[in-house]
Amino acid sequence: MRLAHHRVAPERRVPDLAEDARAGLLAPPRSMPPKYFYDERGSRLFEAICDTPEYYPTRAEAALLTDVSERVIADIRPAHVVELGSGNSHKTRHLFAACERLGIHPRYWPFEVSPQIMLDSAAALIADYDWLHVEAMSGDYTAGLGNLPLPGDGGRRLILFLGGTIGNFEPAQADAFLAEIVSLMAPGDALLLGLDRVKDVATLEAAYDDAAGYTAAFNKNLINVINRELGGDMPVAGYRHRAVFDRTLSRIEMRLVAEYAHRVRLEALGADFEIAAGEEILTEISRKFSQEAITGLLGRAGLRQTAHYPYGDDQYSLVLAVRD
Ligand code: AVJ
Repeated sequence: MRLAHHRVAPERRVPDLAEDARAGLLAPPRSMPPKYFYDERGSRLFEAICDTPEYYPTRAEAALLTDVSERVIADIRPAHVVELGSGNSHKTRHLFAACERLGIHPRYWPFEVSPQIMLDSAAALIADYDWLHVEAMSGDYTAGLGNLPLPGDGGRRLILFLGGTIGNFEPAQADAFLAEIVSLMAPGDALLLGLDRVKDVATLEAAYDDAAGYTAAFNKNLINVINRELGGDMPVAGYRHRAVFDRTLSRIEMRLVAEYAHRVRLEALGADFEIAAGEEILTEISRKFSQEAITGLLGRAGLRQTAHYPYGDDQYSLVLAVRD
């Protein structure tokens, strides 16, 4: 078997949906963490978002990986490729194609909260690459990286954190998460990080409010998750999707806006709340990085940038950094 599945135990307790809902929904300012978007339906909706004309990050990153994968693999010569939040591993295929051309055969360690998509994708990957071994790891990376079953064989690690997902973290959380990544790295190991860049508001807001409505459906799917998991009665039709770019914080904010005043019952919490017409629930932040912000992020993590691959007119960036 060239495909193994490891369930990664949380390193520390993280709040569960009930606790996050109690802390975030019952009173304003209301917010929920974005990780609850990704149930089966939400994961499929995210894939649909990636195919919309407005959502440029996925295409930008895929184009960059097409161009630079061979350079990255030849440069790092990894024994292990570890991917945090691997999703369907679509973009990662460019790296494996480069590995194949170069005759460099790393093991692949995808880490993903949604195991089904990961395992389906891994099965397709091993069918395409006869040298590839996949050690699929399912779990929640916000609960820590210390329990990943990575081998201590001294083989060089290339860690991937793609898609601009670092932007989902508040600045202090992003620093803490990068520090955890660095603790997986020995000298010579590398991180390939995808970051979305600051740009005009219209492009940014359109990317989070596509005309076909997939992002709206993705955002509103959170209501289905809450209703299903917490015995809730939030009216899906009682909310609309809103995406705004906050220039000061340099981030897109996705919100669910109540269309009319209503009361919500959350049976599993034994609690109710009232929400007024026009009141908002913050469901996701997606930070957009300037050059200075990227430099600061890597510097604070103690990483040295060895290559910066910008897409187009600095629309999106892949950054390769090493631990010295
Ligand atoms: C997967 C977190 C990178 O922030 O752009 C896409 C998620 N949300 N459209 C992002 C998302 C709405 C995406 N990340």
